[in-house]
Amino acid sequence: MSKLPPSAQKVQDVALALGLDIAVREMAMPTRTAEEAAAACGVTVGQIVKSLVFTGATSRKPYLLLVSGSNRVNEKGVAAHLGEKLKRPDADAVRALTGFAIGGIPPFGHATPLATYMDRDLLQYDIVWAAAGTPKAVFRTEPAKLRDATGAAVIDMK
Ligand code: 5CA
Repeated sequence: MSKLPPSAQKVQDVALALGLDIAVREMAMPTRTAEEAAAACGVTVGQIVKSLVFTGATSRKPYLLLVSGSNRVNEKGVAAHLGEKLKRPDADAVRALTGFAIGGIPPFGHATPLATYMDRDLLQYDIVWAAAGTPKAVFRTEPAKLRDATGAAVIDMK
């Protein structure tokens, strides 16, 4: 197997430390968006895990939402669950919080701990695919394993 770029290797290393048995792979095609990732991985868009960073409007606390690629986050509904409105940090802030650039944000292994929530819809799939640190790196796993490794609370996102 060829050597992974450092950002993808970091995701691989953290996964093993978390007890998540995955193999990060670099695709030949870009996987920057859920649609691109679905095409590259040969799965439906719903099986792609979007790792979206928000901040609490009141607490400024960062939140990570793991969202099915086919869902748009119902920000009002999620805000009601969290007890505060949500804001979208800009790309620089996302990079500072996670240590990764948008398009390759993984579901774990971030520069700062992020309170993590998972879209209930992801649990309907046998296998989901998530970003692994670069705009071409991905891994596949069972959604329940991803939930357990990230400690995510499962909520409705749409
Ligand atoms: N690698 C793919 C599939 S796993 C991926 O990372 N998809 S993603 O959906 O998690 O990341 C792209 C998301 O980043 C977009 O859905 C969008 O919500 C967000 N995004 C794109 N540009 C910006 C920006 N300038 N500031 C904040 N968020 C952005």
